[in-house]
Amino acid sequence: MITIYAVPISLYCAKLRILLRHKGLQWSELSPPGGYGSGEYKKIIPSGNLPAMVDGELTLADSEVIAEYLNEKHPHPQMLPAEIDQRARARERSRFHDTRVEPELRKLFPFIDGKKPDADLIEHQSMQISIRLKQLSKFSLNPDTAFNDRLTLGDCGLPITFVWIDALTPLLQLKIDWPDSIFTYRQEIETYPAVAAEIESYRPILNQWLKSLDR
Ligand SMILES: N[C@@H](CCC(=O)N[C@@H](CS)C(=O)NCC(=O)O)C(=O)O
Repeated sequence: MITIYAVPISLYCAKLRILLRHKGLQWSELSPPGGYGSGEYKKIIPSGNLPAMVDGELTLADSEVIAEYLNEKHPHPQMLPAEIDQRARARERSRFHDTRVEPELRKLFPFIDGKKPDADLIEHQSMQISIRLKQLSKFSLNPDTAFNDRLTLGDCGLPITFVWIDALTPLLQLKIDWPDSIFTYRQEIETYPAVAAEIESYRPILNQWLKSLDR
């Protein structure tokens, strides 16, 4: 069986669980011994980050690398389109999430646990996230190239980042502009059972965690 090193609150672990659920794979989850980044965990996963996967002799870190591996090893249901340009689009969407959208959200993490954020910083980060959503709506969600009735590798990270934006909006008084096409895209991907199930399990964990922080 596949083993995943994960912690419940990790956004990228939730991203990976969407793929595992969609493919109907069995997996077991372990907490990284000593916590992620610990010396003990680095003996297993040298980079010390999450998620990581052990499948037989193979140990891998990085949600994207694990997703590509599992999609090749378990090709049904296939999560990359057959056409080369659409395949590239799905990968583009996934990388855009990991390298452009989520990192703007992550810049707010130091302010979640009570360090009072500067109003200018909140305004600035609200703008940066809104810009990324607008860019995503323009180049990655063209109806000809995205979502052709199939959940792809490019659609696993965004739903969880959207849940985070929802949760942080009232907490930090964010002002996010959601383009209509992103709103529609979000509704569409949330109809997939794997996405809906992960959100149903993840959202209460996130809300509970945010409540538990001493603010
Ligand atoms: N690009 C990475 C990002 C993963 C990531 O940021 N993981 C966080 C936990 S959600 C982490 O391990 N942070 C500690 C570190 O990177 O050392 C992926 O897709 O797996």
